[in-house]
Amino acid sequence: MAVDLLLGLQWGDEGKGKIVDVLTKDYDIIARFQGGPNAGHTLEFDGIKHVLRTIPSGIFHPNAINVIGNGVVIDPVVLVSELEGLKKFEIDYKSKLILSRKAHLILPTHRLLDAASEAAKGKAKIGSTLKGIGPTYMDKTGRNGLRMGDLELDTFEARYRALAEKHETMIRHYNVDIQYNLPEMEAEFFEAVKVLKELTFIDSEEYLNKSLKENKKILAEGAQGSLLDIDFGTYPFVTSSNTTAAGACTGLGIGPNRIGEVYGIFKAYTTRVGSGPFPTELFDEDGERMAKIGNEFGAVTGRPRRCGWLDLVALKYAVQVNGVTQLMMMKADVLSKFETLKVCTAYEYNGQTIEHMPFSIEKENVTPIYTELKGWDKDLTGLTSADELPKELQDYITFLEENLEVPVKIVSVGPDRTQTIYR
Ligand code: 2SA
Ligand code: MG
Repeated sequence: MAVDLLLGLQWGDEGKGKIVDVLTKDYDIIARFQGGPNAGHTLEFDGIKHVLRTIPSGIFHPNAINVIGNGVVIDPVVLVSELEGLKKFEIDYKSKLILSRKAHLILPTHRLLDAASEAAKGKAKIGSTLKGIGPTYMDKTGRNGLRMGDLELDTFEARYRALAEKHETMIRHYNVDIQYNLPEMEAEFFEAVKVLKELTFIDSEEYLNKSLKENKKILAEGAQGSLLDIDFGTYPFVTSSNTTAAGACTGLGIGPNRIGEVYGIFKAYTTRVGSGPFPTELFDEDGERMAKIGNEFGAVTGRPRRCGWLDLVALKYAVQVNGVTQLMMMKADVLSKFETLKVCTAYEYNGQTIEHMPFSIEKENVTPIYTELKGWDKDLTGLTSADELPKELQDYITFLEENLEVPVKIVSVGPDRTQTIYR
């Protein structure tokens, strides 16, 4: 048996939560492998809308086991509030959710360091969600971090104290004006830790590899998107983990030969939240319409998302870096009633026409070159089968498939589980 991957191909918010929820019925285990509570995975079913942050999107299905892998960074406070939020659905999370001992902990001072670092950057700020992601991964690679497994040891409090004190010195060094009440944040942290200790901690790499031998089917759920990858994204405007396919191997302890399908998920247009370059960004009525109809606001921070046309140069790059085997196109319904649709098929880069992703896609280097396609008039939200899709949408999809050389297997026509068309 193999591990299938589901990855965002743009700057996040492609609709990963919805698709994992739709696919979960075919899998025994859903595993998160990177990122942390900066993610906001939105699921809609039976008239309910729910946002998950750290917990894998398989939690609502009756049988799936949900694993938070070693590559994830966990904030106990956020995770406990997510568990609270699940109570009204009567979900038995104690038996359905398991945590890797090797996952790193986000401390309250990591959140403060995030805030201080962003404040010190001024105009050059990353647009972080300020959940402590960057500082936690820095402590991980700097070999100072604390892990879930450390919570089981008697030495935890002393080690916590030493690291937090070091952070406090660093925060003072930033010399910026951020307001906080650390004793209150720490009390909340230790309360949350108590609740987490009632959950199951495991050596998740052992569990997952054993499950594969037992023919269990595993789906690895990515967070954020490929263009936010620490290596391949629009650095430094990226997150601090590998959001691309390789991140699933290191973030779960799975060999590359165990990877099966790589599902690449993208919006029919493009969005970005936070700072950083975005060549096809729109500042006109078309962009406003995408934002409004697509309800483009950050699921965690509520920030408005920037909107623009589909960028095939960037998408081709993401397909390549991830080894995508199947594509899923989300939010096709949002593009209904646009007379003309534009797709960026090349960049003018320092006076040359190029079709690959260059070192920098800052405005001063890159101008998008567009191909225009005809839009469709039909409302898609009630459609249930591929042959009902309007001809112009079929043409749009065929155009993408020809350029990307990978089939589009799913077209999403609305946020609900049921608004999913298979091709
Ligand atoms: P961070 O928080 O330090 O990892 O932020 C670094 C950059 O990564 C972006 N980022 C995201 N982009 C899209 N969606 C994300 N999750 C939330 C959502 C975001 C929200 O699902 O809507 O609610 O605002 C996410 N997480 C991180 C971030 O904007 C920075 O550009
Ligand atoms: Mg999101």
